[in-house]
Amino acid sequence: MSKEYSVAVVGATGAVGKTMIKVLDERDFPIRQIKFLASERSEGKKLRFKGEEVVVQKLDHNSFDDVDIALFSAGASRSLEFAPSAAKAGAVVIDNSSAWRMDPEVPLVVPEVNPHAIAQYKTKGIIANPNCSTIQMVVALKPLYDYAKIKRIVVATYQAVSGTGQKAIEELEEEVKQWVVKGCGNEPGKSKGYVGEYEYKAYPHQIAFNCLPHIDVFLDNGYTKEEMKMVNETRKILEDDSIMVSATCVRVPVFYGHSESVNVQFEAPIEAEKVKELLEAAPGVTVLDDPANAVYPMAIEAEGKDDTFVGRIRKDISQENGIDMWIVADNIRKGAATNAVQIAEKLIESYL
Ligand code: NAP
Ligand code: 3JM
Repeated sequence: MSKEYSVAVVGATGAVGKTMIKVLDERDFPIRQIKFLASERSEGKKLRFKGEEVVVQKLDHNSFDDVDIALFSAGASRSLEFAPSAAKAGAVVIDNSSAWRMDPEVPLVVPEVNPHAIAQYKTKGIIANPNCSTIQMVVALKPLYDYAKIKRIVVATYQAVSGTGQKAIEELEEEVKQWVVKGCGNEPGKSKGYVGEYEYKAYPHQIAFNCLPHIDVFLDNGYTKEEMKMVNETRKILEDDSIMVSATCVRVPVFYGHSESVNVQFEAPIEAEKVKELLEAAPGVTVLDDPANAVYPMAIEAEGKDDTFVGRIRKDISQENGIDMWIVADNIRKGAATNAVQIAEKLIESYL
């Protein structure tokens, strides 16, 4: 019989954790025992896995005895605090937060792009899952990088509220209900902090019918931390610190699916047709590019899927060796849960 593993899902009650549980089931990950961990708020709650009810336990430093693989998605501070205990107990941690991504002793992995990096997990017992916006961009850019090398990327993101977690999904729903059903949109400048009777909490402004150029905290260089994640993680995953990246990350009133407008300057010439050909053959990519028939990737169609969708592929008329494209993926699936489970699959295939 093939080997089966003891798996813990940390943050099992959250937007990412719940999807991890679904993806483990869908992909038939070989599981001997599963453990769901969350905060004390969720202790005793029951979640289903393969038709069985599993009781959620409170995360603590002793949660990882007899765990082979621990999938973390409970926020960066929990990862910083508990991943070392999990690794010490013998589990391999696959961490979804930003806590360990830039640690030079921790591999940062997208299975279609740099699966070889997983080997480095042995140093700390931790593998980092990149930021959602970075994952979908590098899945699409890797085959192009290999063909023509990339000098510079300018990206603007249109990110779904599910990236902020369960409470932000509810916030957008609530604001839309207040605005549309109760007919109580606020006049600008009035009732700051509220949409109708709903006091918003997940974002500093109303997100319904709005765009916020603000994801994660602002840094001294004028970029946000989310934007700098895209810069640093792209270089680490593509193993090329010479790539220049400038990102603007924007939260939009979409539930699931991040979209990105990506402008790339290549080192060598590359035609739009060649880009299409390379992406059509690339693992994890679906090209949707027939503008004459209004075919291009859209968040609502990427929702629930694991591929990264690319369209609007065209030559940049403003520079040599430039290409523009539009990249979309489900941020909770390929951007988080699916990528983490794919890492776990590679891990057991070659190392455990
Ligand atoms: P969420 O819906 O707010 O869920 C948070 C989860 O963390 C819940 O299960 C929550 O448990 C748990 N948690 C919170 N405080 C805890 C504590 N003190 N001890 C144990 N568990 C605790 O958020 P989410 O969207 O699932 O995201 C979770 C994390 O995943 C994020 O903070 C981020 O680090 C990472 N993430 C990564 C990506 C990516 O791009 N790869 C994308 C999204 C999120 P309770 O239900 O008990 O509160
Ligand atoms: C996506 O606890 C935190 O600060 C987590 C914030 C967070 C992150 C992060 O920085 O880990 C929310 C949503 C991410 C991420 O993927 O980087």
